[in-house]
Amino acid sequence: MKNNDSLSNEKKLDRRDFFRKTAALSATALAGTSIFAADDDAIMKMPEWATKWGDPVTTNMYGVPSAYEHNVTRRGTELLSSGNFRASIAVTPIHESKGIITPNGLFFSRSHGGTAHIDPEEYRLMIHGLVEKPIVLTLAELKRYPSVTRIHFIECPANGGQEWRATQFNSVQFAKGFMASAEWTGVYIKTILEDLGIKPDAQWMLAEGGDSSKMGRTVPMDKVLDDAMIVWGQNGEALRPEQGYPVRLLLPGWEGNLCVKWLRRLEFGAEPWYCKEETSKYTALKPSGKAIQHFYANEVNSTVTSPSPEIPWTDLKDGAVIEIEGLAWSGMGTITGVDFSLDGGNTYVQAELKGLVLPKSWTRWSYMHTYKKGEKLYLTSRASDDAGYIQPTIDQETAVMGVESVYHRNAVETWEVTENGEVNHVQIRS
Ligand SMILES: Nc1nc2c(c(=O)[nH]1)N[C@H]1C(S)=C(S)[C@@H](COP(=O)(O)O)O[C@H]1N2
Ligand SMILES: [Mo]
Repeated sequence: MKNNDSLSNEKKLDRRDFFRKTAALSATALAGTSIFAADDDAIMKMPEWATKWGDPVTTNMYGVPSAYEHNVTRRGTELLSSGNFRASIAVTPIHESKGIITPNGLFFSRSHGGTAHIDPEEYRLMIHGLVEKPIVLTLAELKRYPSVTRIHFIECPANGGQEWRATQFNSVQFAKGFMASAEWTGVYIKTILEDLGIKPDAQWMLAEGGDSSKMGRTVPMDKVLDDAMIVWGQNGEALRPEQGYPVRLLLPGWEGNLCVKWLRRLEFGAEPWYCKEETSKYTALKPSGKAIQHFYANEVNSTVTSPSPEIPWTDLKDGAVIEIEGLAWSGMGTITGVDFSLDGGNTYVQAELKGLVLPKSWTRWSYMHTYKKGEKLYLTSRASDDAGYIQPTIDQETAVMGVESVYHRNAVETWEVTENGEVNHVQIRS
């Protein structure tokens, strides 16, 4: 094997020349990064890892991320776990996410009774009530139905809900990470109902979890017959235990809490069993004290993910061309556009939507910015969807909703970029 020492001085100079030329050519594109690569020991030296055998690829038969990525994890907080450590919550590092898929190990997780570990051999799903052919299915039988694969986010309706009055978290992970996105594989419930036969007076579906919380939620029939799914696949593998292994309910775009995990039972009925309890829990209050009608879909929303308090611009050089990135999503449809502002929402330009733009799915957006050292900015994004909605300002939203709700806050978010390039979560009030 050759190493640096075997290169003649002449060759080394050639190489430096080559790097200098390449650097000069791409100086504009690379502005702000080190352009004199040849003077950089890290590229000119033979690193330790290139001089000896690596680990056999059979070392981790189930792979794990690079040890250098150890900081990219979900994070929990006592503040958000209702007093019992098992009733826990782990938020997704959305500032580290690439594209529109969350790796399974980073998927947002919220469980009222802890993670249940269900033996797939013992697993059964009961479907009964107002159906012609009530049935109890094993996992293998369930998987015999024709399957579909869809990309959707799951968002807790409390995402951002700690921040009606003021910001609470100087962090995009905690402020906006009560959600994650995956490619789900499962079966449409309408497909199963074609087989079992639904009785005409069925208006609601009760979904019950098999974990200790026995979480029960009722779903109106319209949604069931539209795109409600029972899923067992998450990003190309079985659901993770935290996501409800082996089977969960997925209601694309609707409140995450309705997506019952460790699904045990679906009962069809004429009455919305749990509606009372659910309504008192999840209805938004107006300032007058009157509740506004219960609603299920997560409204159009967006956030800047980079920069963010976790990814500041403190090391950015003057004149650097930097990509500002974020996510937009709507539980009511497809993202049609993202407006982006450098001045906290006084003036907006259009951001670019990147990659796949799918209904009820995360949509990645981006804006290229030339950084001026010392500039002070207020970065705000505002998304629209094809259902005709656009994100409100925090003032507009609190004017309608008051500040007592914990749920469905979708007002625009703002990151302040200070003169040193630090990034803070702020709210712009008029
Ligand atoms: N059986 C059961 N299903 C459940 C829960 C639960 O505690 N038990 N938590 C709900 C809540 S509040 C949310 S926001 C979503 C979160 O799904 P995730 O943990 O896969 O992100 O699951 C919902 N489904
Ligand atoms: Mo939730």
